[in-house]
Amino acid sequence: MTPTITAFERSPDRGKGLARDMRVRWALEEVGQPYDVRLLSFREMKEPAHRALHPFGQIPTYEEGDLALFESGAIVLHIAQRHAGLLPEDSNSRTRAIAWMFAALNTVEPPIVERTMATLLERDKTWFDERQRMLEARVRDRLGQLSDRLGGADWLDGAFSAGDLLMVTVLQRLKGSGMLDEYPNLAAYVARGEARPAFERAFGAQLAVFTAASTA
Ligand code: GTB
Repeated sequence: MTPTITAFERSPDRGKGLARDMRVRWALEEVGQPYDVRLLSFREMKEPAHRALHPFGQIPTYEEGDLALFESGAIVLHIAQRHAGLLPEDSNSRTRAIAWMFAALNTVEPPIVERTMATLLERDKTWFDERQRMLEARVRDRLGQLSDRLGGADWLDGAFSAGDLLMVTVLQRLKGSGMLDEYPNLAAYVARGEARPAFERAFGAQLAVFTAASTA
């Protein structure tokens, strides 16, 4: 059964691949699972039909037969559990890879998103600079710790896993901030993820949606 995911009809990132359907597309490409995409406007995301699938009226969602899922992490975990290629066979290694998935979403992504949101929404506040310095220090704390752990390895714990897939997509949100480049092994780690053929296919697919919407 071909799963259907949802994505922005017109992504606010203008095809940079930063919206969270990208991680689902990438996971599906890594395991060789074809998929369909239902594109949604911001208005459609808030309508009852979509809210029945996603309580918060967001993308991505994932439908496969009688299974409907929301939350990109849960969707990537489902894909990784259903197909070979994104989680190790050995039980302890598999559990550690899942721990890295949680680390990406629960420990590394929050300070990065908080900084991004402050940049977008609080720039006109008198306290913006002071708060931004604090938020950037929090991001750097996490990047330093992650950089120490990764060291000279290609991936976080042995072979490429769903933990790396999520971590790379989380770190990508720092592009343009200059902060990632302060940690050359993390910048190289992100580049390594982006060089994977499955990433390139997923990126191309989401870019094609944005390009088509812009030329329509
Ligand atoms: N925890 C959820 C998950 O992981 O699935 C979060 C889902 C989520 O934040 N979805 C966003 C959404 O639907 C799109 S990805 N937003 C619309 C809304 O809430 O009304 C977040 C996102 C949006 C835009 C950019 N960008 O332009 O760079 C990057 C990331």
